[in-house]
Amino acid sequence: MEKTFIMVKPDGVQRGLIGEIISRFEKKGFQMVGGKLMTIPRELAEQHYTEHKERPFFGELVQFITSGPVFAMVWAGDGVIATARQMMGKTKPADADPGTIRGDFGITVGKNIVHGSDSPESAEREIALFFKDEEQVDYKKLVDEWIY
Ligand code: DAT
Ligand code: MG
Repeated sequence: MEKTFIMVKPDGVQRGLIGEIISRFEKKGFQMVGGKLMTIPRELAEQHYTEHKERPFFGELVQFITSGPVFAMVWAGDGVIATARQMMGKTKPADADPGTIRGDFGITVGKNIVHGSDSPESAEREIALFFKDEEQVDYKKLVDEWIY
């Protein structure tokens, strides 16, 4: 089953949106296979966002993502990487459609509530950065027979 890395960012945690975000992925039919509340150490933040390290906003981005607890998750399901990105909406909440997480809850690009891997390669890389194998739970959901 395909897996992706989803994270409620510090703004989403502070605003009480962990449950709302989990609920959207649950209701869609995806399966949470890992989840934890954590404060990201600076080194991990820099590794996670390494693709942006030359961008002018990198320092601000690392500062923000380490500024308070995040809720990190692994979600599984057919097509979950691309579908979760659609459910999150565009990076800039101003461009994100209503009905998406960023479209419904965000205003500025710096505080856009949620992170989701953008490709199979980043999903694999980001899951490995945040979760040990034993932190991911392999279990069957009987309701999957009514989803797939
Ligand atoms: P996404 O989170 O949609 O994958 P990204 O990988 O391009 O977007 O950027 C990572 C994060 O960096 C993004 O969620 C918010 C921040 N960011 C992106 N572009 C920015 C900009 N122009 N100014 C400030 N922060 C920005
Ligand atoms: Mg990205």
